[in-house]
Amino acid sequence: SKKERTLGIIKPDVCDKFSQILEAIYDRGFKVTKMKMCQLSRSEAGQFYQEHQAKSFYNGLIQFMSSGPVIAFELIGEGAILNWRALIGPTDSATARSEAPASLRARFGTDNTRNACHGSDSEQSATREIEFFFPSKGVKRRSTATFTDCTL
Ligand code: YYY
Ligand code: MG
Repeated sequence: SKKERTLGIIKPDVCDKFSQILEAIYDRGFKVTKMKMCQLSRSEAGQFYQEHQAKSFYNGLIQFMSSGPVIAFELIGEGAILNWRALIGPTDSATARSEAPASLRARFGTDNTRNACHGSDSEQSATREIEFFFPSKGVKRRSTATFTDCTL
Protein backbone atom coordinates (compact mmCIF):
# COMPACT_ATOMS: atom_id res chain seq x y z
CA SER A 1 0.00 0.00 0.00
CA LYS A 2 1.08 3.58 -0.53
CA LYS A 3 2.01 6.38 1.85
CA GLU A 4 -1.08 8.28 2.84
CA ARG A 5 -2.02 11.10 5.15
CA THR A 6 -5.11 11.13 7.33
CA LEU A 7 -6.73 13.27 10.00
CA GLY A 8 -7.30 12.03 13.51
CA ILE A 9 -9.09 13.67 16.43
CA ILE A 10 -8.99 12.85 20.11
CA LYS A 11 -12.55 13.85 21.04
CA PRO A 12 -13.57 15.86 24.15
CA ASP A 13 -14.40 12.75 26.23
CA VAL A 14 -10.81 11.43 26.23
CA CYS A 15 -8.36 14.31 26.02
CA ASP A 16 -6.98 13.11 29.37
CA LYS A 17 -6.10 9.80 27.66
CA PHE A 18 -3.84 11.70 25.28
CA SER A 19 -0.60 9.93 26.24
CA GLN A 20 -2.05 6.41 25.94
CA ILE A 21 -3.58 7.23 22.57
CA LEU A 22 -0.33 8.77 21.31
CA GLU A 23 1.55 5.68 22.46
CA ALA A 24 -0.82 3.45 20.46
CA ILE A 25 -0.32 5.69 17.42
CA TYR A 26 3.49 5.41 17.58
CA ASP A 27 3.33 1.66 18.35
CA ARG A 28 1.47 1.18 15.05
CA GLY A 29 4.19 3.02 13.15
CA PHE A 30 2.33 6.20 12.18
CA LYS A 31 4.20 9.48 11.98
CA VAL A 32 2.50 12.45 13.64
CA THR A 33 3.25 15.36 11.34
CA LYS A 34 0.88 18.07 12.65
CA MET A 35 -1.00 18.49 15.91
CA LYS A 36 -3.31 21.10 17.42
CA MET A 37 -5.38 21.34 20.59
CA CYS A 38 -8.43 23.58 20.34
CA GLN A 39 -12.09 23.89 21.22
CA LEU A 40 -14.55 23.92 18.32
CA SER A 41 -17.53 26.25 18.30
CA ARG A 42 -20.86 24.65 17.42
CA SER A 43 -20.60 26.15 13.97
CA GLU A 44 -17.08 24.78 13.45
CA ALA A 45 -18.14 21.32 14.63
CA GLY A 46 -21.12 21.54 12.27
CA GLN A 47 -18.87 22.48 9.37
CA PHE A 48 -16.50 19.62 10.13
CA TYR A 49 -19.37 17.09 10.20
CA GLN A 50 -21.38 18.71 7.36
CA GLU A 51 -21.88 15.31 5.63
CA HIS A 52 -24.06 14.24 8.58
CA GLN A 53 -26.27 17.36 8.63
CA ALA A 54 -29.48 15.45 7.86
CA LYS A 55 -28.87 12.65 10.39
CA SER A 56 -30.89 12.26 13.58
CA PHE A 57 -27.70 12.20 15.66
CA TYR A 58 -26.30 15.44 14.18
CA ASN A 59 -27.32 17.86 16.96
CA GLY A 60 -26.06 15.56 19.70
CA LEU A 61 -22.82 15.04 17.80
CA ILE A 62 -22.24 18.78 17.36
CA GLN A 63 -23.10 19.43 21.01
CA PHE A 64 -20.59 16.80 22.12
CA MET A 65 -17.81 17.85 19.73
CA SER A 66 -18.01 21.48 20.90
CA SER A 67 -18.28 20.60 24.61
CA GLY A 68 -14.55 20.67 25.39
CA PRO A 69 -11.03 20.52 24.01
CA VAL A 70 -10.12 18.26 21.11
CA ILE A 71 -6.67 17.29 19.85
CA ALA A 72 -6.45 17.08 16.06
CA PHE A 73 -3.48 15.60 14.23
CA GLU A 74 -2.23 14.60 10.80
CA LEU A 75 -0.88 11.08 10.52
CA ILE A 76 1.34 9.76 7.73
CA GLY A 77 2.02 6.11 6.99
CA GLU A 78 1.54 3.22 4.60
CA GLY A 79 -2.20 2.82 4.13
CA ALA A 80 -2.71 5.35 6.95
CA ILE A 81 -6.40 5.99 6.21
CA LEU A 82 -7.56 2.38 6.65
CA ASN A 83 -4.95 1.57 9.29
CA TRP A 84 -6.00 4.48 11.51
CA ARG A 85 -9.67 3.52 11.07
CA ALA A 86 -8.74 -0.02 12.14
CA LEU A 87 -6.91 1.25 15.21
CA ILE A 88 -9.87 3.38 16.35
CA GLY A 89 -12.39 0.57 15.68
CA PRO A 90 -16.16 0.49 14.98
CA THR A 91 -18.22 3.67 15.52
CA ASP A 92 -20.20 2.32 18.49
CA SER A 93 -17.90 1.82 21.49
CA ALA A 94 -19.98 -1.18 22.63
CA THR A 95 -19.58 -2.84 19.24
CA ALA A 96 -15.88 -2.01 19.39
CA ARG A 97 -15.61 -3.79 22.75
CA SER A 98 -17.14 -6.97 21.34
CA GLU A 99 -15.57 -6.92 17.86
CA ALA A 100 -12.25 -5.10 18.29
CA PRO A 101 -11.33 -5.13 21.99
CA ALA A 102 -7.83 -3.71 21.40
CA SER A 103 -9.17 -0.70 19.47
CA LEU A 104 -9.13 2.82 20.91
CA ARG A 105 -12.93 3.09 20.92
CA ALA A 106 -13.15 -0.23 22.81
CA ARG A 107 -10.56 0.93 25.33
CA PHE A 108 -11.66 4.54 25.83
CA GLY A 109 -15.08 5.16 24.25
CA THR A 110 -18.40 5.30 26.10
CA ASP A 111 -21.15 4.85 23.50
CA ASN A 112 -22.12 5.58 19.90
CA THR A 113 -21.48 9.34 20.20
CA ARG A 114 -18.81 9.63 22.88
CA ASN A 115 -16.48 7.34 21.00
CA ALA A 116 -13.02 8.71 21.75
CA CYS A 117 -11.54 9.28 18.30
CA HIS A 118 -12.22 10.38 14.76
CA GLY A 119 -10.56 9.12 11.59
CA SER A 120 -11.00 10.25 7.98
CA ASP A 121 -12.82 7.63 5.91
CA SER A 122 -11.31 8.30 2.45
CA GLU A 123 -8.57 10.21 0.65
CA GLN A 124 -11.08 12.92 -0.21
CA SER A 125 -12.25 13.38 3.40
CA ALA A 126 -8.66 13.25 4.63
CA THR A 127 -7.71 16.13 2.33
CA ARG A 128 -10.74 18.20 3.39
CA GLU A 129 -10.34 17.45 7.10
CA ILE A 130 -6.57 18.13 7.19
CA GLU A 131 -7.23 21.46 5.44
CA PHE A 132 -9.99 22.22 7.99
CA PHE A 133 -7.62 21.98 10.97
CA PHE A 134 -4.35 22.89 9.23
CA PRO A 135 -5.14 25.33 6.41
CA SER A 136 -2.31 25.57 3.90
CA LYS A 137 -0.72 28.98 3.62
CA GLY A 138 -0.77 30.81 0.33
CA VAL A 139 -3.90 29.01 -0.82
CA LYS A 140 -7.26 30.73 -0.57
CA ARG A 141 -8.65 29.43 2.73
CA ARG A 142 -11.50 27.02 2.27
CA SER A 143 -11.86 26.51 6.00
CA THR A 144 -13.51 29.33 7.93
CA ALA A 145 -12.66 27.72 11.27
CA THR A 146 -10.88 29.97 13.76
CA PHE A 147 -10.79 27.71 16.85
CA THR A 148 -10.43 28.62 20.48
CA ASP A 149 -7.08 27.86 22.07
CA CYS A 150 -7.37 25.87 25.26
CA THR A 151 -5.48 23.94 27.89
CA LEU A 152 -6.21 20.62 29.56
O1 YYY B 1 -16.77 7.55 10.79
P1 YYY B 1 -17.27 7.26 12.19
O2 YYY B 1 -16.85 8.30 13.18
O3 YYY B 1 -16.93 5.87 12.65
O4 YYY B 1 -18.87 7.26 12.13
P2 YYY B 1 -19.87 8.14 11.23
O5 YYY B 1 -20.95 7.22 10.79
O6 YYY B 1 -19.12 8.88 10.17
O7 YYY B 1 -20.48 9.17 12.27
C1 YYY B 1 -19.73 10.28 12.70
C2 YYY B 1 -19.89 10.43 14.18
O8 YYY B 1 -21.26 10.67 14.50
C3 YYY B 1 -19.53 9.20 15.01
O9 YYY B 1 -18.13 9.11 15.28
C4 YYY B 1 -20.32 9.41 16.26
C5 YYY B 1 -21.58 10.11 15.77
N1 YYY B 1 -22.70 9.16 15.63
C6 YYY B 1 -23.71 9.20 16.57
O10 YYY B 1 -23.67 10.03 17.49
N2 YYY B 1 -24.75 8.32 16.49
C7 YYY B 1 -24.81 7.42 15.49
N3 YYY B 1 -25.84 6.57 15.41
C8 YYY B 1 -23.78 7.38 14.51
C9 YYY B 1 -22.74 8.26 14.61
MG1 MG C 1 -17.23 8.98 9.42
